[in-house]
Amino acid sequence: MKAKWPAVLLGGFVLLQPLSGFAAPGDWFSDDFESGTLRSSDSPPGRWDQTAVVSPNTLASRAEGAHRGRYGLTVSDSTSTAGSLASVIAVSDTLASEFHVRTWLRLRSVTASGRIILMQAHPALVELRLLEQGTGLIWELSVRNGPEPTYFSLHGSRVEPGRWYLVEFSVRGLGTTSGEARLWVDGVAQGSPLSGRDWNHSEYVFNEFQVGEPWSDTGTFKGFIDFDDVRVSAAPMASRLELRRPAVASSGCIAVDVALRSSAAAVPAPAPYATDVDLRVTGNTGTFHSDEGCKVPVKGALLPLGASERRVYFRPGGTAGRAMLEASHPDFLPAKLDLEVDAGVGPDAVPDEDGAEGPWTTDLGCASAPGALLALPFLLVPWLRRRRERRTPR
Ligand SMILES: [Ca+2]
Repeated sequence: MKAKWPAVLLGGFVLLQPLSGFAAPGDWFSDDFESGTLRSSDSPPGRWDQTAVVSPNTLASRAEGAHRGRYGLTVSDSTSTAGSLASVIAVSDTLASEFHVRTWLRLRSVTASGRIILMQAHPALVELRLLEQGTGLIWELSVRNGPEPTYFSLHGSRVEPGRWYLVEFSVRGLGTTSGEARLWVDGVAQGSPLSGRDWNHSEYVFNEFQVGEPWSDTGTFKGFIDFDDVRVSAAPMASRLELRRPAVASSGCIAVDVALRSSAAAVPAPAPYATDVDLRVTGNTGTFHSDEGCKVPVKGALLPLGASERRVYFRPGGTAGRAMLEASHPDFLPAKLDLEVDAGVGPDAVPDEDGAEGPWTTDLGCASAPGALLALPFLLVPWLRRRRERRTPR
């Protein structure tokens, strides 16, 4: 018998594009380096206004520097000279309240260690640096305070050459006495926020962004630095994927929301471009579909530009037990969702015949009650078991 459970929305709603408070993604600047060029005067035009290179150091859009796509930015530092080394510079509208920066970043073929600056936000002078500690390097985010040229820093985890990191920092409270800067690496907050900064001075604004190796006090670092998917925005940007079970019951197909989230706030963030998220299942079998009837199979979820969420449907194909759903995309941190797949929750599941209402009829409020929504699978499976047991003659 065909299941006839209605797709009930759990006394609330799921926001598909809650973009209030978010500017357009990467609205101040973005470069995926896929043009193969850097400067706006190049052909085809790149995204950067200027380059600053001190020979024999080099700066180029190269295949070796790609984290996603064909090209990334590669800086090569082959000198032991202090000062300016090699960087790209973007200039745009002044942001006087807050700004957010993210990039994929990798150190490669490092032959000599040393303290360097990787990014500078001008004229406020917020700097992402590498700091020598022991025999290695750690992340450092530095800001100034008041009119004095003194830096205050937070320190993060160790930086290992040869692997990519998603590095993000946010700066809020420009022009106030409650300035705050925060740093994340691979979505994990680093150190304590640099808060309570006195930025109530005219230089604490942002209109110029410099990436590469804009400066080194010691000059001792030698090696390559790769950057890809550099974006700067007036609002928090997407950094991680998320898989969630929405408050919907349907006929044998499990609704799953594929969402983009920012590190700065636990709320959805918009896709900076049409984002094709790959989906797979491990620990069990099953298929993904675009429709709640599980008729149209899909390999992934496509989030259009500006969208923060997309619903797909998972049809369990294996035995009862656990299934791990996984979402991945090269520009964002991956997500997993551990599902309890009950044999009764399948396309041939028996519909309710005695009028008893399922657990989803409980008013759990809006989707802003995450605890209630997370509890849904745990309510649903035991309830289905009880219903089957009641129907099964003993
Ligand atoms: Ca790229």
